[in-house]
Amino acid sequence: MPESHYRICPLCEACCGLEVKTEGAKVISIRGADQDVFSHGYLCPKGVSLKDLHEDPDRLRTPLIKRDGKFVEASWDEAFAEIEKRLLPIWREKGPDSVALTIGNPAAHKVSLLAYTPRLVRALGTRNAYSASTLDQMPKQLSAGLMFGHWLSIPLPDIERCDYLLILGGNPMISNGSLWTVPDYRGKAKAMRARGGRIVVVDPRRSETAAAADEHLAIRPGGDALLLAGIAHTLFDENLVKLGRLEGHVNGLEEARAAVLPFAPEVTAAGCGIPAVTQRRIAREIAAAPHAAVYGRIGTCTTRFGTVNSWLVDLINALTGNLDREGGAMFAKAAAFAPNTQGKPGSGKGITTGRRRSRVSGAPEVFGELPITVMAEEMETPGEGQIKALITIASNPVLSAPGGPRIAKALDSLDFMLSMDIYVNETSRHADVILPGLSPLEDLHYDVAFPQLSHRNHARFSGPVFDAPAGTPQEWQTILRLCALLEGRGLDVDVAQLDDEAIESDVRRFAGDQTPAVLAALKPWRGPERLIDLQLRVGPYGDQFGRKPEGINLAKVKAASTVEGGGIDLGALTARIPEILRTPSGKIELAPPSVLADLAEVKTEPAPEFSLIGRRDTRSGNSWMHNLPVLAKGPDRCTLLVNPGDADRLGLSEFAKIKSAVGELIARVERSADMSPGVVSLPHGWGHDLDGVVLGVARERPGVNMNELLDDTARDPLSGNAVLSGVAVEIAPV
Ligand SMILES: Nc1nc2c(c(=O)[nH]1)N[C@H]1C(S)=C(S)[C@@H](COP(=O)(O)OP(=O)(O)OC[C@H]3O[C@@H](n4cnc5c(=O)[nH]c(N)nc54)[C@H](O)[C@@H]3O)O[C@H]1N2
Ligand SMILES: Nc1nc2c(c(=O)[nH]1)N[C@H]1C(S)=C(S)[C@@H](COP(=O)(O)OP(=O)(O)OC[C@H]3O[C@@H](n4cnc5c(=O)[nH]c(N)nc54)[C@H](O)[C@@H]3O)O[C@H]1N2
Ligand code: SF4
Ligand SMILES: [Mo]
Repeated sequence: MPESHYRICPLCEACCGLEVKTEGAKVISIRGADQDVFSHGYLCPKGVSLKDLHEDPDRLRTPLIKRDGKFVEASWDEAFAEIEKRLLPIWREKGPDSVALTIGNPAAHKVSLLAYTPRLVRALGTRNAYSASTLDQMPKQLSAGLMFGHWLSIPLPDIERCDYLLILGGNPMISNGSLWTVPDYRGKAKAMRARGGRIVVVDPRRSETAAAADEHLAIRPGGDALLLAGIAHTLFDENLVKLGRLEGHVNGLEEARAAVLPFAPEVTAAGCGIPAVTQRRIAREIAAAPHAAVYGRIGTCTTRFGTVNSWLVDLINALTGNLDREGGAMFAKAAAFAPNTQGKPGSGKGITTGRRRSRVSGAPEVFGELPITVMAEEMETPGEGQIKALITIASNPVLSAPGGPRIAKALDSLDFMLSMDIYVNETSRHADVILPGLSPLEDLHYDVAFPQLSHRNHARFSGPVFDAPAGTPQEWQTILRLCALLEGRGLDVDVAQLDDEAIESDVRRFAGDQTPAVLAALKPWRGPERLIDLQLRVGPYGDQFGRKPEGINLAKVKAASTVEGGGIDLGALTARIPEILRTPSGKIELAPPSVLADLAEVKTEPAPEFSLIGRRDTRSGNSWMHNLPVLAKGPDRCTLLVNPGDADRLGLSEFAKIKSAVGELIARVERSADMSPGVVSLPHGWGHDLDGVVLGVARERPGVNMNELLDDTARDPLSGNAVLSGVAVEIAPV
């Protein structure tokens, strides 16, 4: 008899609820769960690929230890013994900074990793903590922290009530949304336009999202700060500033006005490629719309002025009265794990950066991390604090970060490397020990991060579809064992006891002498489930351990999270200012001094002959899903998109050579009228033909690694985020 299971997809930020049909140990089908209160049956081809991922023969099921340059299978005890023998002496003798840690994108989608890695970072005590955040959204987190007081208070479009949406550097038709959990963007955008709404997309390429919008503005790569400052200038210049409900809740309005004063559209037009009349019209349209939202994503973050861009987006939202208003850019209120629902509402400590600096380049720490683009130099450069060992957790920097070949070489120079990963891939092939995680279908799921970024509030949980193979730990258990090793407790530890200790220390922090009572109330849960129950119960919708009996807890969320129930809907977004603010002033800081100082650096740059930008494909997930047959089939996707006029002028045929200041690649040419002249596009996450990579399907069509063309010293100086777009290249026929 086939059985139906409810499972939330962990493969992108849309967090779709799926119905997984199984018979015995086989997956028969995967489809969208129609009753899901949040995703209503939506799924993309990646959701279906969970079957292939589960069955992938290359997916690791046992630990590997490298012996004489070759990986051999090992038991979990052998693997931990190897880690104790080789990692601990380095850490003890060379100091905590000698061991670095890098955390990758899939960790954001796993409670087992996201809720437990902070413990490992603390146990290591290293300043060398890195993550994909500095390849991605750190600028937005920094601007949110500076403006609203917390790194995770990020406004997002309330699309279901919005009349005017300006999207810059995001392609949710393909990415399914980012820092904006919005399953079925396509359907929601269509509905918005059907009720008379207008969508304008700013992108150097006529992306799929631009093609489905009312208007596409083909900006020069890297031109967003000029365009956004031109729009903000116009709002002041034409007396369109209307704070509305935010009146009395902002600081720095006059400083913001003065800062954008030099950026009249007539001045910025040449540098961003958007005519002054258009910039002024867009400003007026945003100001006039009943409900408007401005949203900027990857294309605005992964540039030299990522933080300035991210700030300007929310400045415009605020100036037009659209911040924190229905149909504008609003804040989610997550049921659990949301720091902006905890502590005293209305004001707080705000954020600080630069509490320490990287040893070689002096890059400031931001949100507890250093830029991932300094990791290689910290390995290469001798001296006190040099990185000698590395732990990677769901992270593939050899493909996903600029300067992959340099990183690969630096990894080979380490004394020890541990990868928590599910494949032997471009990065983990360098490891001495690999500890695998479970297939998503063997793991429970509760989203820690994305309900904080969702277009509607919800609480959903899914249990494992299949039992984990006997003896295979869940990843949170692996992390607790690693912490115990660092605490000197050796190999022979009781993981259940480690779990009890971990939760007790969490509870004690807020419950004080009520700790035993709270712990008793959290029975019968263990592991992440106990954490989730705790967080749900003390959260904004929680039962407060019985003080609000109608409130939610894990048992209630579980009971509702079935194929038929689809989770708990917690309603449309509601206004949260001033309650959400954690700035010391208790106001929205419209003019953070560090950002204004960087805005003053924005100027018109001469255009290179060609600018390289990235792109994402429906059937990719960054660097690691190319081994799944259902996604790998079809046309070659790692192609260089070139405007047909440019291709003719250069005489390009099948292949082209792409040369940057730091590297050179040959890629297949695909002519595309969607590309602006002078702009070419390559996707990231390819280049699977490196020695030692065990990805049978991906190796058949490995593609090339576009990050070999990117300069790892190019960063947004405020957030440390890497520059991944708008890179000058030369193109030549092959
Ligand atoms: N040029 C360019 N480069 C980019 C980008 C771009 O737009 N352009 N985008 C950047 C962005 S936004 C991001 S987020 C980064 C992503 O870069 P990374 O953070 O490196 O993430 P992935 O490339 O997704 O690689 C994920 C790794 O996790 C492993 N993995 C998958 N599932 C699990 C699991 O359940 N457990 C464990 N332990 N491991 C698992 C995979 O095998 C793989 O090694 O790439 C960045 N790189
Ligand atoms: N299918 C699929 N979905 C994914 C991923 C994936 O790899 N594949 N990755 C996931 C991850 S980790 C993330 S972070 C999200 C990212 O989600 P999105 O931010 O939607 O990412 P992209 O699809 O890369 O869209 C970025 C857009 O910015 C444009 N762009 C490039 N340079 C500039 C510029 O200078 N200015 C402007 N205005 N635009 C520019 C690009 O042409 C592109 O269309 O997607 C997630 N979803
Ligand atoms: S859109 Fe994202 S969450 Fe939904 S099925 Fe596709 S990969 Fe999974
Ligand atoms: Mo990302």
